[in-house]
Amino acid sequence: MSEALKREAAARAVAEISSGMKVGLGTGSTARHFVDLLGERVTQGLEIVGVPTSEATARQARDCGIPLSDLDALDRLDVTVDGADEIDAALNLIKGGGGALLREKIVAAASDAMIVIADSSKLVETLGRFPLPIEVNAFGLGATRRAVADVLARHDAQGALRLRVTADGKDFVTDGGHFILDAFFGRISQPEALSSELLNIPGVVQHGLFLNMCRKAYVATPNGVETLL
Ligand code: ABF
Repeated sequence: MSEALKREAAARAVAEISSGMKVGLGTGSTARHFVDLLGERVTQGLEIVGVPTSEATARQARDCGIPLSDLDALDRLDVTVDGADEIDAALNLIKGGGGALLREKIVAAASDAMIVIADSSKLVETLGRFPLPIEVNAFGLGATRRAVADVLARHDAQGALRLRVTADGKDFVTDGGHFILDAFFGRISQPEALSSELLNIPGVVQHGLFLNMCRKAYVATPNGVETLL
């Protein structure tokens, strides 16, 4: 999907931001348009404070002149605007393709509202076509991986469980110093149960299922931006 369409979706989210708001700043190529457009409004006088969901977004926000804070200084945010890898009809999400899922979920959970911006390629009937990112602690990785594989087997995961690597073949390390296992399901029929079982594994830090968190999505289609509620 074109960057122009992603930017249109981002612009709809920017239009909801007003002076005095505390805003979670998402990660990914669509969120990048949001931060860029928000920065333009800040230079025109919009007075907001942002909390970034990744070091990459923090760098971009600083370059755009957006004042930044964190969740130590601000216990609640008004809204978080972020991208997604999959969106179902109930606005449940898979996120984490960019490796920022832990901070994204922490920031979204500290927000009174979450708005997702995406292109229509992210819309799915059932979550799971996109591999589910699972953030895991480096300590005891072998044991964690076996425990995750057991959970996946109970949920009929169709495919592999892969440790995410960078383009040059090194283990991918998140901003939080963890690894990511990507789980290839095909479809996730019981996301709530899967979420609980994964989070019961001591070495699992968090996963990319964002359930009952998003209340609105701006989705760019070739015919314009759709609002999903
Ligand atoms: C981020 O946005 C990630 O959670 C997700 O993987 C990514 C989607 O990126 P893009 O907008 O580039 O498709 O929030």
